[in-house]
Amino acid sequence: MVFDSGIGGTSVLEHIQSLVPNAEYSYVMDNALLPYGLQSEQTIQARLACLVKRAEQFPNSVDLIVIACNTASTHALATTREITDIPIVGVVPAIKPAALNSQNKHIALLATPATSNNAYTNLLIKEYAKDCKVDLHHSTRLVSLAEQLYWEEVVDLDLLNRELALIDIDDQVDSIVLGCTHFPILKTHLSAYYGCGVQLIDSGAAIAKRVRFLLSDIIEPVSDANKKPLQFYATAPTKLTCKSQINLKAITLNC
Ligand code: DGN
Repeated sequence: MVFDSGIGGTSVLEHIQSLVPNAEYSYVMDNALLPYGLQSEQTIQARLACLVKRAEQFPNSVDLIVIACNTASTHALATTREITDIPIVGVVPAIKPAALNSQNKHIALLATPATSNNAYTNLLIKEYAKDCKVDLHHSTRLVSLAEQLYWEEVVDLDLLNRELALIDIDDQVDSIVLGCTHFPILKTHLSAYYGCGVQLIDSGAAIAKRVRFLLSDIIEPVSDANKKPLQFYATAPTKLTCKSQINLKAITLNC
């Protein structure tokens, strides 16, 4: 099961599905409370507690939960692991690879307000980016623009460019951590804006490797004909336009 507040986690799911194609996947989005970046720590922890209880009741047992949301992982990974036996993989900002990659030893974190201003994120910076200057930036509008691009397959470029101009990345920064799983959905646009001198680094590929490792004993080979389609759940109705191939089911998290 892959979880996020919105469709951001699909950017991680894509990496996982390509590395572990034989698993059966469900994607759960808590869009009733989107954006998590503006929620309190208590609210996020309560929603995650409901999610794991719900996952434990799924008819086909859930072998692994990926919290494909940096905001939820940096606020609620420890408390969520305490209340379930289902193994949980969290997604947190890729500070370490970005610090290793940076030639200028100057990186930026672009995340939600809640991830950017968070004790766990600060620990990651202290631990893995000792020799780097790390600028913290946040944006909630980029989350909405990624949602728009995913569902409508177009994005308001004017709004996007105005938001990126406001974020104001320093000229010396050569690596930007995409510390929100929504942001890789905008990667083509972000790369065009920042140019080839800046690397955009997210956690998707590393998470997929971790999932493959954790599921290696469980997953059996499956023929294409027997592969189960992705089950896509949402906690609130959503305006479906172009994504009619997604069969969205309702799910409630009773907190
Ligand atoms: N996709 C989520 C993250 O990685 O932090 C957050 C999106 C949101 O709810 N603001």
